[in-house]
Amino acid sequence: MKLLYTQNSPYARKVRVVALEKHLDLDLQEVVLGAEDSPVTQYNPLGKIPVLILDNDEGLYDSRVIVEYLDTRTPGSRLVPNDPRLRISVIRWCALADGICDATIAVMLEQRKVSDQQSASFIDKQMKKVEQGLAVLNEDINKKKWCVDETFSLADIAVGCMLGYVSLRLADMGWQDKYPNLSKHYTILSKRPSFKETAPVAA
Ligand SMILES: N[C@@H](CCC(=O)N[C@@H](CS)C(=O)NCC(=O)O)C(=O)O
Repeated sequence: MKLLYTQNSPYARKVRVVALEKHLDLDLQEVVLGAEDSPVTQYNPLGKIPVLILDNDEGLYDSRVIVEYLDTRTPGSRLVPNDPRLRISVIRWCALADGICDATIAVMLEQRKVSDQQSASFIDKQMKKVEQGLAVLNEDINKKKWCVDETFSLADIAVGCMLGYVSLRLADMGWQDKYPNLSKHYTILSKRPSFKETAPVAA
């Protein structure tokens, strides 16, 4: 299995962390998004990474589909529980974490425009999603060791990858002071080898 990815994509990081946690070998191919010779659109018509290319040359996307696929590849403990109630809880945490990543990317892309083409109200709207999302997650995690059912799951992975990305792209917002429960959780997650090996790199 080959993964098309970029180093700092939080969605691709989620896939890489899942593979490491499950001891699954992935052949990693770093791509440049939008490059003429990028293989991404050949496998994903949306032109987005991550894409997992299976041994039969079929492409799987997006990260939510890929992590579920990888989770079913090994016997034993699951990162997305089979129990329907727990499963919904885990994928809801993931939806919120991914949504915060979406809003963070929207802010970054807007801020990369020349200044007279940037919309302050658009940036405010996206930042509100980031702040509201972090506030809810901070409240939900409160004194729990892990996000759902006192068990390490995909919810923890998605939240950790999102916090790594927010730290990278919105370094000035000081989320660690505003959301101390999340900050504590992030410190614990960051010590895992799977997180250390996939840490984003400041560009
Ligand atoms: N929901 C998708 C989001 C993927 C995504 O937005 N990836 C970004 C990189 S972080 C991308 O490929 N952007 C290029 C584009 O939108 O054309 C997933 O979870 O895989």
